[in-house]
Amino acid sequence: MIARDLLKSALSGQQTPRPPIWLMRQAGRYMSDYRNLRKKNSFMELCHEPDLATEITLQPIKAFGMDAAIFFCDILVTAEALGCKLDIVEKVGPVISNPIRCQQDLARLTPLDEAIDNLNYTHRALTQIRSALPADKGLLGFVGAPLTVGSYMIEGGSSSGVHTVFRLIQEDPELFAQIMERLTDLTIEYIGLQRSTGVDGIQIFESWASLLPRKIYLKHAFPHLQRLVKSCSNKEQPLILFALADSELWQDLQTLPVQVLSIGSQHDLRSFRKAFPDKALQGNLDSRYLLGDRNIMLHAAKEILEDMRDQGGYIFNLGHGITPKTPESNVSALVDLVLQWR
Ligand code: 1CP
Repeated sequence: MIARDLLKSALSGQQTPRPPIWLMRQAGRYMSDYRNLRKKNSFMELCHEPDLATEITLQPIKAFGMDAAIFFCDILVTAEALGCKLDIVEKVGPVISNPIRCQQDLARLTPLDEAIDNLNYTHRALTQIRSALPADKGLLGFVGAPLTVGSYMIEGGSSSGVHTVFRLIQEDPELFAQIMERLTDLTIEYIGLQRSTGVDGIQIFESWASLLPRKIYLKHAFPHLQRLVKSCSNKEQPLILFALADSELWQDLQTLPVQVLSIGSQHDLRSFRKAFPDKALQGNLDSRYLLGDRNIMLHAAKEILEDMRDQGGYIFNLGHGITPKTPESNVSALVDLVLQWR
């Protein structure tokens, strides 16, 4: 079975001869090829220029041979398309210099039609990537969930405490809802745009689901994610939901009509399979294994592969993204293990 068919079968819940593999953040700073391009260009230039985005998307496929490529871009391009001034600063991360915190800020956001036009470069990049990628490899698109992207828009950058988001929800829930709605409307269109290029699936990143208490998340953030997923549910190009969430919150998240759950390494894949037999699963090797001894890492990966043997609808991945200090040789050994697994 060719790699792309392995991916498509596993995404739609079917048993495959071996699990397909791709890795979150497989393109990026741990690769010397990426760092070389990054020296000459800002991160946003890499995203905006389809030739560069294509080259970076293909780098890990050429080097390691994963079954699927993930579009090289960032979840925050929807915030940028809405008028947020986004920069990715070395050793700091994303910075938005004009955060959205009051009605006047909201009123300045770019209207939906114009915002979707601002994302046209992603259509060009994905089209180019699909034709440059070997025909037997899968291709995934991705978007950020409204809360995860919205928290950067409101905080103005990375924030482990999301104090401003928390305060805004308490003090002006209507404004918070309007920001979420604008993001949700754009993200629905953006998923359609990515799908029109022929991607095999779309991963939704809800990385910051756990930063709010469950009750607040369910009341103020979840309904927007629910609207997004309901408007975009499509069995031909399945949705994968990645979230860093505890078991209690997953009970709620799994009610969404997504085909695949991508779970963090604190969870047990087999328990999820028992609890949610209708969902395909993706994950969940702890990315810290890739920083250490290769044999220990391979042993941990084999345990997961054994656990999920004959479990159908399973895609091998990490619990979260590859970290920048990961040796390329460990990625190579991990991919080889899964490609040869029977
Ligand atoms: O300095 C650099 O060269 C930029 C580093 C970098 C890279 C390689 C950023 C800035 N984004 C990316 C690419 C990226 N981001 C991809 C590409 C596809 C892939 O290979 O997987 C994807 C899917 C993302 C998604 C993303 N961006 C998320 C969700 C996933 C997750 O890790 O939870 C989040 C939260 C972001 C925001 C962001 N952009 C960049 C960084 C370093 C971050 C995270 C910062 C933070 O912790 O707040």
